Amino acid sequence: MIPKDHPRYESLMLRAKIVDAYKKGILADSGMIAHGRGEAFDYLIGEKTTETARKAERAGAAALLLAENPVISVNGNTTALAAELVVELAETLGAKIEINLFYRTASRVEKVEETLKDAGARRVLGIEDEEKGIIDGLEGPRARASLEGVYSADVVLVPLEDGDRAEALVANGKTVVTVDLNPLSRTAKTSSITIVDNVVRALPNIIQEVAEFKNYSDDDLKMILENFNNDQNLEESLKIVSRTYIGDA
Ligand code: PTJ
Repeated sequence: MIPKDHPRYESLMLRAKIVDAYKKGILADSGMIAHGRGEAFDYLIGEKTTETARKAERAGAAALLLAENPVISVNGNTTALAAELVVELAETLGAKIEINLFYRTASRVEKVEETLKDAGARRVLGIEDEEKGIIDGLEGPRARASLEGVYSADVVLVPLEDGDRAEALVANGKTVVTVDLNPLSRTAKTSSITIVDNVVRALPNIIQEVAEFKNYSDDDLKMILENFNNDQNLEESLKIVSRTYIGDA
């Protein structure tokens, strides 16, 4: 039991969720290492949403609203930390939810699906007995994507993705919106819109932006996208990380 007045309460609660999900077989063992890396970068950006991340979240929300077939791709870590938020965003957007695991096993797919359904998801794609298409440039089970989901999606939100998958999705003509605390990761560098923020803060922000932008015209949304430059935004995030690191934040 973590006392509420502990100075690292929020961070420790997230750790507890990660450990619990591992024990339940939702999280890959490497998922704990990935979380630790994320924690380190979160520490360096001050464990809060930066103005820079907020700009990327607005651009991500605009891209998702402009999409014809938006899909939220979900892995073990995102399910462990934010299953309810994924469902809420999918409902707000009218987007599909698809399971895509790096360390894919039938048992984990089943548990992730169950967790998402418990969180309110009406339908979850990417499950075992479903017709799949192949994403060019990827090998093995990771290349297989739901025909009505990621395979045919124009915009995919991929929180905490691994580098080659983000790269392959972009190469297959998709707009990839990612959430990754590490601005130096391959995912961060290859995605169309990179949100350098913790998934537990980014998703509520995107939900809020989507609700705010719902009545915007397509032209207004396109303008938000045109005014966003991912390379520049990543540079700004990197500066924030370095400033914090040398104690000049
Ligand atoms: O559930 P699976 O089988 O699909 O596996 C998922 C992991 C995350 C284990 C797998 O995709 C993996 O190994 O990913 P990487 O290459 O370690 O990348 C994960 C990235 O997510 C790293 O750059 C971390 O900094 C970042 N990250 C970790 N926790 C968070 C995060 N970004 C945002 N929010 C977090 N809470």
